Amino acid sequence: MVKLTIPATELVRPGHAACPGCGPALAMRLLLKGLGPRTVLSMPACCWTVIATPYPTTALGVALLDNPIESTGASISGIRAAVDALAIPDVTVVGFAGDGGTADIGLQALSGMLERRTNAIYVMYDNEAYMNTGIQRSGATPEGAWTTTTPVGGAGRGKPERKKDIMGIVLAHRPVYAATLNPSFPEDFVRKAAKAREIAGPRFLHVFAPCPPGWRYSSEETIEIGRLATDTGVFPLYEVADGHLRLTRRLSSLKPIGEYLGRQGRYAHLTPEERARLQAEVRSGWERILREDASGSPGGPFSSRSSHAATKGDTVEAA
Ligand SMILES: Cc1ncc(C[n+]2csc(CCOP(=O)(O)OP(=O)(O)O)c2C)c(N)n1
Repeated sequence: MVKLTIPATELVRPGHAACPGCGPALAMRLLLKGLGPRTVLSMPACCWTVIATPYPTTALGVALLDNPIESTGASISGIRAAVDALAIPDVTVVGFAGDGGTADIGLQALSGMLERRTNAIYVMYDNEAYMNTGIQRSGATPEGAWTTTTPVGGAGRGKPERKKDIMGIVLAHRPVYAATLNPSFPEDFVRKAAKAREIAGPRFLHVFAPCPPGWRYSSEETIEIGRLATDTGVFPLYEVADGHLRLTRRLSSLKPIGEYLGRQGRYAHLTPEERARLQAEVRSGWERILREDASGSPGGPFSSRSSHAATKGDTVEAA
């Protein structure tokens, strides 16, 4: 394991408009450390457009195009074509959108960009609801979570449906590189962003992005909640390059999901039976990823044949 030095240069400037403890703000900060200054961002309506652009200022030290919410995938295909037509060297084209703008409203544009093999990186930051407009449920909201459109009380038990499997959808398009990232593991995060930058072709990064007001927890707990998400198996850290899945945080055992759920008001209503059901789902998802990582069997949604055998212990691989 090689220790990664995280670049000191800040491309997210101080004084931006994010809430205290904002997971997406930290995610952008780490992402740009990995991608560097020659990045062109395309962003649809989401929390980050509010964070970045209170007129007449900008919090970003890179170029930014604001596009309609359904269009991020199409927009980065267009930017890539323009950059190539003008022969501008060394430009990383990046779409950066929320889960609503990706897994729901922008899904067909994302699919088109992946299918056309656009040479760009699509980043979905996942705060698990439409946060900017008032905590409405999205396809990426987890089962059981309270939102303003999946209330608790009477017959309401939070969101009745499961979280949409965006990585499964993306991997069915066979991108050259796809990975899950969590700002609570900054070295792993920056390494994956920097690695994605070096690869040509369609790439996808799924970024875990805790939201204190939307998830109902205190703003200083963001890092800890992010660590618990990965260490309970709710958000495993892995990467898939050319169809080969590799876990980048290997765990000898998972923490109980209650340690994660119990920290957030959006899950406060869950009964022991409801928690047990969520625990079972997380465990089977984790086991599936372990099989993909270790078995090398082809044919799953990852079509993987990993050369990487699982090792014991809890480690983040930084290279
Ligand atoms: C076509 C369209 N429908 C609805 C909206 C209103 N809208 C603006 S931001 C937003 C929420 C986006 O949610 P998400 O992509 O999850 O990002 P977040 O706000 O959580 O950062 C919505 C619904 C819009 N701008 N355009």
